[in-house]
Amino acid sequence: MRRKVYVEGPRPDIRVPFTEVVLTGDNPPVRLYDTSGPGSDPSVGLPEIRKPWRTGRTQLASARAGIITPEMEFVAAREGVPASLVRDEIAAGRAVLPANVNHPESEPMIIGSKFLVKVNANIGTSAVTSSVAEEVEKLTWATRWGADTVMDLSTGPRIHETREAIVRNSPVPIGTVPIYQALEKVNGDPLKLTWELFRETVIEQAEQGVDYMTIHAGVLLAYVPLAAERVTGIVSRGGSIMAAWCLAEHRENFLYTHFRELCEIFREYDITFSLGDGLRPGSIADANDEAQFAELRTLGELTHIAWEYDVQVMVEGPGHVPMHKIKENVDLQVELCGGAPFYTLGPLATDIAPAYDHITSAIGAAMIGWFGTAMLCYVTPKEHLGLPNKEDVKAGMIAYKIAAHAADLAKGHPGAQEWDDALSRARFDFRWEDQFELALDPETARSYHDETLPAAPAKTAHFCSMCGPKFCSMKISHELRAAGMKAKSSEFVDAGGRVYLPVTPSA
Ligand code: IRN
Ligand code: FE2
Repeated sequence: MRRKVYVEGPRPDIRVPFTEVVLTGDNPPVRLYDTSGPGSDPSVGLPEIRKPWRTGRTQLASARAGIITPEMEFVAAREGVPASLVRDEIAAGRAVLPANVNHPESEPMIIGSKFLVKVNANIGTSAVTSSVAEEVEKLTWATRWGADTVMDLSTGPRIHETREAIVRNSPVPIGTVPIYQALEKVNGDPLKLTWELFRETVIEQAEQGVDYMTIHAGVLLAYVPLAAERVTGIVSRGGSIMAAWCLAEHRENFLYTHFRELCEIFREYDITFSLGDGLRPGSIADANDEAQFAELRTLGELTHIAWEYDVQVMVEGPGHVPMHKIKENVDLQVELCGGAPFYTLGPLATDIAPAYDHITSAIGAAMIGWFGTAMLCYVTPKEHLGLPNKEDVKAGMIAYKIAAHAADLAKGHPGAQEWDDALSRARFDFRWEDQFELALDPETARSYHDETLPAAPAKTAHFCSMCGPKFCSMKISHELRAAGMKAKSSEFVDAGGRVYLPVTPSA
């Protein structure tokens, strides 16, 4: 059985949610990180838990002043680490706690390489399909499957309204790419974009409570020609908009030239920068090329400028990168961006599997997470093909929770392995119900089992239909234990020491 529990922090208004998996017999319960929020009525929105904690300072300014905010206490309890570690990592710029003062409904979370690897899910309407209600449902669905943040990438009509509904109902930080809405305001013509219009759009979204924003300020005029010879050119939406503007105007990117003004706005709301990788590679052939790394150097420069303003920063990364070129990305980002959290889109480790890019990219995501990437932007099976539906969102989330957790294990994050050990014990003991409840996706695990052995007694049987009763390795292991390993080993040697016994008809 699963239930939601709240653990009280050092003050009664800090209540940290967990999913508690109650196991059978005298096996101790397992507590899992819970992103799903308290559940909301979309017409009312979520309670404003952070409202009393509001101060005039950003989380970064507080951390630098040595202050541990209630938000920092909250994430410390959530991650099972000391609050001083949270404060120190934020102060050093190695972690961010995205929390717009106008999004008091959010449950604080932290993104940084010393903490659990996080997963972002993208949702959003497009001109072609989807409605406001559907987007709120997708948000709830994504957080149910473990999305640590959600980005609203809506385009088309009703952007403002959709975002309002999403923010008011979101227990996780919300990110956006404001250039998308700015482009809507000029009817899709990038040449009509101006800094003033962009600034107004950022403030509109800041007022609504957007916690972090992707800003493609590293797409400099001089870098655009570097992408010309690529196999797939510029694949970032925001990147292509800014590249078009720079080329047509033959002027420097206004996001770059007005970056300090943006910092001042972001500081006022404590919005976190997500410095966009507008020149990320969109194919294996283009990985780690000069266009990509030239932009990364500029993102490093901008990271240090944002820090001057006490504004939190993370840096976006690729994209499509073969496995042997992944580590170089992390090492360079850490060096150029002073350890600011890296937030990558996959990367896809190969280009050959449209319809399965949640898998091609989860491979790269697991590796890049292991090397130190703090947040992974999920990719769904519909990547490169269409707008994801609910099932695609779930498939993407599951693939990325696996990647993130595999990285947590490899990094030796304290407590990460407890979940694996609990599941393994349940599996070895044939506690089928416990195994299902501990699974990342209990429903699917249960239904796969029941496909061949639906009857109730099968839930206590000491085998499943994969090997059947005679060949179950775990059953044999139990018998070995019972017989005493020593006695069995001599029996094994006496029998000729063969692992596979000849198949003889049995009576
Ligand atoms: C993450 C890392 N690199 C890109 N992303 C995400 O990709 C970004 O945060 C946004 O959600 C999405 C689309 O970004 P572009 O295509 O506008 O760069
Ligand atoms: Fe792609």
